[in-house]
Amino acid sequence: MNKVICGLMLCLSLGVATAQKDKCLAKPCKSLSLPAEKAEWFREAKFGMFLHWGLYSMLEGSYKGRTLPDTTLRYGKSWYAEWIQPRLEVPMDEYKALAKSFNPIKYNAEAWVREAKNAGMRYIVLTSKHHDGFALWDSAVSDFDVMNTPYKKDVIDELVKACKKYGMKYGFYYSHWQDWTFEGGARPHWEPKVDDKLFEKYWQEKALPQVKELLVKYDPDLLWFDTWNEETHITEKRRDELIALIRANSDKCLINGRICFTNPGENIDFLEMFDNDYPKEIINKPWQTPATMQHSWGYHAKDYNWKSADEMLRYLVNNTSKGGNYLLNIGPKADGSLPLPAVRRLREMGAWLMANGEAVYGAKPLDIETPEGVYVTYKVIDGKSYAYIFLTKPIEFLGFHLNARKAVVLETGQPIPVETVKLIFERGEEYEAVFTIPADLFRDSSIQVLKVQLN
Ligand code: JFZ
Repeated sequence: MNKVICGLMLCLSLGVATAQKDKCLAKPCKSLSLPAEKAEWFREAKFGMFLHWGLYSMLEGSYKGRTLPDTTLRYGKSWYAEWIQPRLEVPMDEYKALAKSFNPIKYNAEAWVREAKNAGMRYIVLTSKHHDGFALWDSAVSDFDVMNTPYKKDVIDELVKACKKYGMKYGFYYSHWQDWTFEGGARPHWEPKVDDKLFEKYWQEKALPQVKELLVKYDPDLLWFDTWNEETHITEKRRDELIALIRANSDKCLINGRICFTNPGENIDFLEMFDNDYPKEIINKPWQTPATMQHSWGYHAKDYNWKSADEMLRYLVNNTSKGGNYLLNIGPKADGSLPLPAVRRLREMGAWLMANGEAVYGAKPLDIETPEGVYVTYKVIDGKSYAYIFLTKPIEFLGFHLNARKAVVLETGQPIPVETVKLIFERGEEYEAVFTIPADLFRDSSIQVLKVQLN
């Protein structure tokens, strides 16, 4: 049976709306959604590396004596160095001319991937094109790309090869809505909205063809789109057009919820929280928090607001205990090297995960009340159930509604006294486990993990 007939039959049997059927007649019909199993790797991965890298990295958060945030300028009040062009009012021609000297001679994709791997990260997401419209790959669609720089090599191609070599999943951030250098692309919110017809032209001539290019050339595991809570050109129709394009060109590429933040619909594969936003409740659909190590995403030499490795590990375990991932950003320097403070933190986090990763990777949330600063995950290993309890600050006694048989410190195997009592209520039986935690455990300041056998 040929593909067209096959597609048609699928459509008819699903009884989809007429409009959808017409589309299916033209092309083999593919569902707009991926089977949920395709996102299983993502659900289990927990920790990923985000990379914001582009022409803005060359300015390092400052321009002509001004540094972000600069409150004397009307829209200068932001740390986000990748927004430097509109916020510090860099003339567009001057900004675009940065491409003439973009030459990241220290870029070593394998070194990046090794650093991610050592940090315990299981996927990498690089900005293939941010709001400035500059493409980090060899794009046939636009000349505003890395091939028109002194570097003249396809940065994305190098990263993809390195990811494949090290078995690292990879995906790309693509700014499908904002594009400040292509006529019709969405502009910063303080500027007049562009005419929707012009946006359509941008959409058809740049956004869709570039996304297709990324899919066909690099076969990504996920695509990361970016919109937020304001009026946009990303209507349901355009959202679905983009999803359909992705499904037609890949049977594995996951799509994030920011493809249309206020109305992601049912066909996306995972939800994307706000920047640095850590939910307090379990969420069942796969999700992640994109997060910064400092305030800025793009490299900012004067953003000294570094979070500690410990703080970031707390965000990671918070998210793990709520069923979500942590996508932690690095802003590489323009020369391609990674900032030392970022590398040091990555290595610290990686060291902690090396010893405690069992409690994180592939672990599930456990819907149980916990004291403040305590997080829990759950796992079945060889038919036995375990709860992992993360203690992010010193605590002496710990009570849980759990039938705990035995508890040890995950890293060292040190036994932890636990007493479980059975309580009989009208509503049924409940167990209450009380752990007595030796004060000495907290001589070590990192998060302590208890492994608790439940049956
Ligand atoms: C967007 C980008 O603008 C930013 O540069 C970075 O790439 C980040 C990951 O995503 O940031 C946002 C996110 C949310 C809002 C504005 C910008 N918002 O809610 O107003």
